[in-house]
Amino acid sequence: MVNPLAILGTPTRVYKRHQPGARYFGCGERTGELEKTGTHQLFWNIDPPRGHTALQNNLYVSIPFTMVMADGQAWGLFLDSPARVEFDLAHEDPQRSWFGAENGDLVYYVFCGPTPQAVLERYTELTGRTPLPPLWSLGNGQSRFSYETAEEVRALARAFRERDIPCDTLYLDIDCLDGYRVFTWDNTRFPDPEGLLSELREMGFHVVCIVDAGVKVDENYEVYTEGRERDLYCKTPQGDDYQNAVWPGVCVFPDFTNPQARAWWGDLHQGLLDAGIMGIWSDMNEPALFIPLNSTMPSDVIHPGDGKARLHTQVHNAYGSLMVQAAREGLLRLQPQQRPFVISRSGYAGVQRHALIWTGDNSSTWEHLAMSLTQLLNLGLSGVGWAGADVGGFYGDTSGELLTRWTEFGIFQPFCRNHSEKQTRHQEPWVFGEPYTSTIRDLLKLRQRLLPYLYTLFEECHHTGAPLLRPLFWHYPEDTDTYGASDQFLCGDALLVAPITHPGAEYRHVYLPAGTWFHYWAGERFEGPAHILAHAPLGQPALYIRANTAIPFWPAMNYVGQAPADPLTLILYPASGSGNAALYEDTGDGYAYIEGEYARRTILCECDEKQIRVILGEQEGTFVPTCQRLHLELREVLTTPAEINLDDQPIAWYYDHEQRRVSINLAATANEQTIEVLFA
Ligand code: MIG
Repeated sequence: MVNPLAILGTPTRVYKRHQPGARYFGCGERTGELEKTGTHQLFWNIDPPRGHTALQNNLYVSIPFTMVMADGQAWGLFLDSPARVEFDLAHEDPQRSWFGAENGDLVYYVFCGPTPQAVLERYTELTGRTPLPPLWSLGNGQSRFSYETAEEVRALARAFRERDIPCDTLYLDIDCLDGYRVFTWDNTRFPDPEGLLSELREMGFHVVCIVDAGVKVDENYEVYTEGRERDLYCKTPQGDDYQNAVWPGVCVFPDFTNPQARAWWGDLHQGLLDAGIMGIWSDMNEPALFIPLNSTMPSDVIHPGDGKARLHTQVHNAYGSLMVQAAREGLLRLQPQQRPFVISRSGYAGVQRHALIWTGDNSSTWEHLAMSLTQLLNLGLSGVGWAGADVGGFYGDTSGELLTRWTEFGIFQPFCRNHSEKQTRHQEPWVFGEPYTSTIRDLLKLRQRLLPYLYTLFEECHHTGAPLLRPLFWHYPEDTDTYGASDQFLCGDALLVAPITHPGAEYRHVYLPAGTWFHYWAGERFEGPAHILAHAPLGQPALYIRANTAIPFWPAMNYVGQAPADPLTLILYPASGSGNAALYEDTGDGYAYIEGEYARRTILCECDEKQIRVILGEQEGTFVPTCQRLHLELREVLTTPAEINLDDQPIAWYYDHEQRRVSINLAATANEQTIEVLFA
């Protein structure tokens, strides 16, 4: 027989002169530093061996895209190949970089900026953008490998509610399945999934269930026999179904390059939805195989596809994306009124259209907490704005301090979920007692309060591709001092977050870029650019708010929908100058927003020594927010105002000397409203 790999031809490469001063970022899911200049990057999806270190090159996701910053200007390069790709970023030769694929046509795109925003807007115009998530999915999530019985899940749910700790979503890992067969339930441990899930729904929880790529070879298992009858699995060069071992034992693997396989797979989710499952967690989709351990499919496995057969080596990096495409499209067909919630471990460029990415099996170490920042920042710079690392760490035992510090970062992650491995110490928020439990509770409540801010950022991400978490250079490309700031980030344009990532540390260095910033906890004011030493005791992560930028807060809640989001508080730190903020609201699920049922407004703030003027812009869109009242809180106002007017009429207000705060209550309306705070 002819070697099928012989048809592939030779690898292709494009060489580019490395401009002096050019600095590379992005490259998808990565460990190590934020900046990738001088490195060699491999793009080949794997389930890496236990414990990623900064030296780990390729992980579960491959996005052959780099954002380049040179003298304040950004450009990007995307090499579109799901085969094995390498980027040599001035590593071999400091004068040049190269970008190459092991097989296939050479297809690459160069995006001119000049801003990072413009580069990403164009890159995501090509590869697609993050859909608007259902609002509930932005709340806190709790997972473990695994909560093993219905009783254990019930007790978990009760524990969250009894302890008054926010949680929207619970995750069921593979032990809820019958012998790890996907789309089944273990009837002994989960005798009545429907009953369980409706009880949890009553308590305000959404439940997400895992779906692995491998299908157990078992004559008495309908999913397997149906897929075989329809001939939807990957093949050996000899034409048999390709088999390897994963959790269930010997398995076959759907050929997701085949649209019929995707349609079939998508429809299989019906049973889970009928039981009350609200989201799908796709795992092992690199695909990850056990023989040998941490391996993936051999190059010569055949994907029969849609008639044009391809070798695995030609499509490898797309397998995970195609699997979650199948899941998302299935959910959309089966329940068109709901926004699908799909989480994926593996993916290729454009995976953001189908699923969010979580960064897989991290470790409960301080090093990994620090590394999660750069992991998420580089994913965001590569089009995947909706992402998260498992809070508390997956492998190994976490500690109260590590979990709490991790939560301080986690509440700003676009996806916030605590998850851990079998046989590790439990790490639910209350496990370590005080002061950790109360601190974590307060932090999670802060996240829940911030949901209108995060949701507004998601809408921006959906429209422009801008990630939620941004390296400082995103907004300050001309300030090259920001290029090296990899241990802090902006969440949207209004929040600057600098997590503590060392045990026993309460202080850390923070770089504040140009502009006026206020310390969230103490109110201290800073003029950037400045290097400062932040005091960040447990529970008070170094968090700075940009002046004149209103942040919308909900009342504290333990899950989305627990109570009406009323009043909406706008927190604003005025300072000489002006600033702009946005607020986007809609029904939180479904697609009515496409028909105009949303509410968007801008909040402008202009200040000088004599006055603060806040203009709540006229609402765009037809959505009627549930909130009847607006609470405007002006912070760090050092003197008592002389008078305050709403649209030129005096209104009631309150000034708190000790807190240096002005509070104003307004009726929420769709009209423009101008608030003027005048000083003597
Ligand atoms: O081989 O489903 O990354 O989150 O708990 C391990 C069990 C399989 C890997 C996932 C992890 C999940 C675990 N899975």
